[in-house]
Amino acid sequence: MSKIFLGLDCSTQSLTALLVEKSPDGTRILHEESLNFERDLPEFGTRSGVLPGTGGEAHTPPQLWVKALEKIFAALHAKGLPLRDILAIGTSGQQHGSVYLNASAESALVAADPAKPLSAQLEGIYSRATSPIWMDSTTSEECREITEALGGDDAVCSLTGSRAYERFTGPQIRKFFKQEPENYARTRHICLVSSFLPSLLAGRIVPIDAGDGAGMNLMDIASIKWSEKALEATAPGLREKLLPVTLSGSWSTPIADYFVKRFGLDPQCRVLPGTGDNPSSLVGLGLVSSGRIGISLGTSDTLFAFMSQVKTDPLGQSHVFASPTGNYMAISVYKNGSLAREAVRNQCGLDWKGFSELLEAGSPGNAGRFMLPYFDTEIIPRVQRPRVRRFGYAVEDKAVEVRAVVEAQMLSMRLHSEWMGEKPARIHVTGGASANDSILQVMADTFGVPVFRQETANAAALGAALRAVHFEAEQGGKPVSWESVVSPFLGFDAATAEPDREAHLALTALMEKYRQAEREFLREG
Ligand code: XUL
Repeated sequence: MSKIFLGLDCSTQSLTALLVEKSPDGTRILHEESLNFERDLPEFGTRSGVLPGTGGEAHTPPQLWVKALEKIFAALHAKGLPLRDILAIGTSGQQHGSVYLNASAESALVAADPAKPLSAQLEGIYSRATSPIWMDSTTSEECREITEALGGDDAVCSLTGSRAYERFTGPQIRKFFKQEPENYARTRHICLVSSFLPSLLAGRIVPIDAGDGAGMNLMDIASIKWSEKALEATAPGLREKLLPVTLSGSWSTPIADYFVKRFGLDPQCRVLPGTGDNPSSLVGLGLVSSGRIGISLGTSDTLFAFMSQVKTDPLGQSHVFASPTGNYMAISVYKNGSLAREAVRNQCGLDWKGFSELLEAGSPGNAGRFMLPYFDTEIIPRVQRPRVRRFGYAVEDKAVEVRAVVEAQMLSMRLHSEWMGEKPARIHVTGGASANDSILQVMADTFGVPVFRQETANAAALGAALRAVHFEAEQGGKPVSWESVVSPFLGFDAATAEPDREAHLALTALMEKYRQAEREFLREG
């Protein structure tokens, strides 16, 4: 008998549904369905899922997510997929975004009539018409106020896992309270995007999962509970507007009658609290035990690290979230990713093939020559005035330049992961530039560990479905290893790149020069 699980990921631009089938023959992806907010829901007037805004404002109408959810279920239903066999649903959402509901919300959810569209019945449930999302950067003042009330950047970071950031939910809530006190007062529940979706599915407001709870500057990262101090520093009466934080896998509720009657789901189907897309991707990328890190080589390069114990970044540049496995994760974003690689490729007049050839022709460690690659402002380390510095060579030397940019990126990631105190044993790599074997070789040589390319279409949606698989497997009463749940999807036996010992030694020596140069550069300001 096969069992079906559903993972949903609500990103900024799209909603993805991924069905996983578990049968005696193994576990596999049965179907993947995606809906693009701008293309498929044009009536909301968003660009890539975000309303046009000024001055750093980035909002999305929450009704868009309601319509998207209905539409994706209608599409799955119309295709005759086995919705009745879904045993559990895991969800994942873009982190930090918040949805503000008034006192009528819960009764409207409970009373939803399956004969009518859900969105039409939920129009009146909001106390704020639009939801600030993670791209919003309008809350610098609130970040300062919260930081001051909590005793400074270091105090906020060690309490909540991150310094106060503009996109984090606490500062966004504070801004709403200050600018619209009456609407704040009539807010009965504040959900995250990641908890709003499962609330729709469950027909009741569901608790906030610790993974995304950690993206609010409101949760005590060590105890995984709301921090009274942080709540107080943010807005009055906030405690009553938030449901308790839950640990992934410790809570579930049956699917709402609406989805049973309208789309034929089984009333026994369980809905799990939703988590953030990053914690969800951690599972989707198979990062479920010590020593595993994931690197996504995209517009920005992002490093995901599994951490067995809670630890926060002393410089407050990386974020620490709770992981679905009951452990922790760190995420570090490097803005000069593909952006910097492309700048070098263009400036050298190369295509990607030519870029790779020059990279392979050079020697690891670049004979001591290196670059500080801030083509744009940088998050890690914090660089506000973009500039590139070259050591021991001139920009005209294309071969050195190409190797220098890739080595700088890898050295910086290694250097700025040291605080985690967990030595990586392997790296799972994904994202556009992961198709480039020569870049992966530099990665393996820099970290001194094997690199495995992972061809996952949507790690966050897969992670959501796998959380549901793990949850259901544990209902038997015995603990089930995460490794057994993720392993069918790792899809690789051999590493894509193995580290070379000599190359690793050369790059380790270069890292010390890099560290020193970076320190001096940052001192200049
Ligand atoms: C993480 C963050 C983004 C969003 C995008 O802190 O802001 O990764 O989760 O979906």
